[in-house]
Amino acid sequence: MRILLLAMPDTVDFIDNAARSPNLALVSLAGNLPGHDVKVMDLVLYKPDIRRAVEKVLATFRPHLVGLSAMTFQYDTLLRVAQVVRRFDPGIKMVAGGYHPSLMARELSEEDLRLLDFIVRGEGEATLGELVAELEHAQPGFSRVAGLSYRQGAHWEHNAHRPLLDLDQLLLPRRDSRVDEGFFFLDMPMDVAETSRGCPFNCKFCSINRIYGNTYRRFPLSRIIADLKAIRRRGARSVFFVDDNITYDIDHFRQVC
Ligand code: B12
Repeated sequence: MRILLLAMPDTVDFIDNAARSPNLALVSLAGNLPGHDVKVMDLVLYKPDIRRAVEKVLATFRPHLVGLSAMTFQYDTLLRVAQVVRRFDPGIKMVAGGYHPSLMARELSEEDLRLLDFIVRGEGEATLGELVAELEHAQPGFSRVAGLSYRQGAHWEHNAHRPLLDLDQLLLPRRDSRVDEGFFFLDMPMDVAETSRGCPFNCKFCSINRIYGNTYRRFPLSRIIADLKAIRRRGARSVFFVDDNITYDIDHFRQVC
């Protein structure tokens, strides 16, 4: 199946001057969809003419499924991009994921939900893989896919949550699925990586415990090193670690260093 994954372009202004960073979620999803033709577009690279970039990739790649990722402050843009996709080809299936769709799946407006076909709530690698497998069946059984919300006629079904993934089992991110590069931190080409997921604390300003509960999971060191080597081979000279709390387990952090 041809799958196009889009990260929304909105950034906080001060970040734009110092860095342009890629989205790790989408290349991780791509890496865990073996056997599929996946393209990832970080829309931050195409400002200000996002519409043209999206229409161009739709016309050349002709995806069967488009995935859209957004934080809360990017959600309006997600809806506008979804409209561009719907207008281009109403037959393309659309799935939203990331923090806002995950946390707000039951509270999105009817109008918003009409634009989308699926929402993947929480960690996406396994859920998206199973959704894609169902879409390839003659008679898809979406009710089987934990962590998925989906449109059923006029209303939405919200399946049970998916248990957290075993990080030892995740395949490496596929950064070569990116349509374009050009990410930087100050004057260095940069990329993003992770050494753990989750944070056991309950800070009021942070949404992460709503996604992972108060848990903390480590990636195996061998996997972290393989990922960093792959990043280096691709030419990046700086890495931004996106961990939710990278110093929570000091021993693990020391070993990573
Ligand atoms: C790294 C990070 C940043 C980096 C981003 C660099 C980059 N491009 O990666 C920096 C420092 C720039 C940053 C800044 C901000 N961030 Co920030 N950041 C994070 C952090 C720590 C990790 C995100 C990450 O990459 N995780 C790793 C990936 C693999 O996981 P993931 O994104 O969750 O993706 C998984 C699922 O969500 C899902 N998924 C995601 N997208 C999709 C799409 C589809 C189609 C599917 C199927 C599934 C799916 O599957 C993925 C794989 O399992 C989180 C979490 C935290 N603890 O604070 C906050 C977090 C995302 N940030 C947040 C915020 C608010 C911001 C700022 C707006 C803060 C501010 N006021 O300035 C800015 C704005 C960013 C910008 N774009 O300008 C909030 C978002 C809350 C919300 N409800 O939207 C978070 C959750 C922290 C919090 N306070 O709660 N951030």
